[in-house]
Amino acid sequence: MTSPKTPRPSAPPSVLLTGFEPFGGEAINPSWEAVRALDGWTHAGAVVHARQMPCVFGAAIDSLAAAMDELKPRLVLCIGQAGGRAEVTPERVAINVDDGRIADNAGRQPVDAPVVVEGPAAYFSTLPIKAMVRDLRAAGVPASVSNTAGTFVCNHIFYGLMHQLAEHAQPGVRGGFIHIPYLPEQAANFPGAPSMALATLVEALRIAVRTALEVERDIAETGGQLH
Ligand code: PCA
Repeated sequence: MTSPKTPRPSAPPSVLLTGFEPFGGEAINPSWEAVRALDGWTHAGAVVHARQMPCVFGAAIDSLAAAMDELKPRLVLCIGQAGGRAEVTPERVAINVDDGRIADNAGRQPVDAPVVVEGPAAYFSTLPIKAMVRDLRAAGVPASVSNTAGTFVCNHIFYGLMHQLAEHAQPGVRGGFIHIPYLPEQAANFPGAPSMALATLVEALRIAVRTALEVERDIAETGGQLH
């Protein structure tokens, strides 16, 4: 008797990590600098693929959808710059609003437009955000849960990601968004602004990927804010 054959995937499971191109007059974006350092890194048999996203409403979601289509990732982590934040901040929630305080890299500045017409008001991250914060802090990386990803292109791609996962992905595919601080060379132009070294950011993303692959159910630990 022959044993039933289990289908063999042709490629190892993949993790999609995205970072953004520079925007708002910056020459670099820490999200892309950190993400691209992890292209090809493998953990627990999963291979990380790094992709750069345009900082453009609409085009960002299209690029993400194309990368997801190509790679069929089991985990998607989108990363973006949050200038002024001092910590690595896994985002809790994406809202169905585009409201640009500045124009995107194509000169577009939507005001109070939905990301997805008729889409739900919001989606929660399906990453274990509390466990990520715990593991980041344990490794000596300042981190906190964030309860808003803003209303610019980062929230936009985060909402687009969660909508895509809710509507089209295989069950069990997880995704979410993490904002990261300026690099020191950017903060040097804004006296007083906090920053984080590239090596720390890269290590933080390694931890985030590991925790997301390994922790199935998030821990119950406060990540709330009074306001
Ligand atoms: N940060 C911006 C968009 C691209 C990025 O890296 C944001 O927080 O919306």
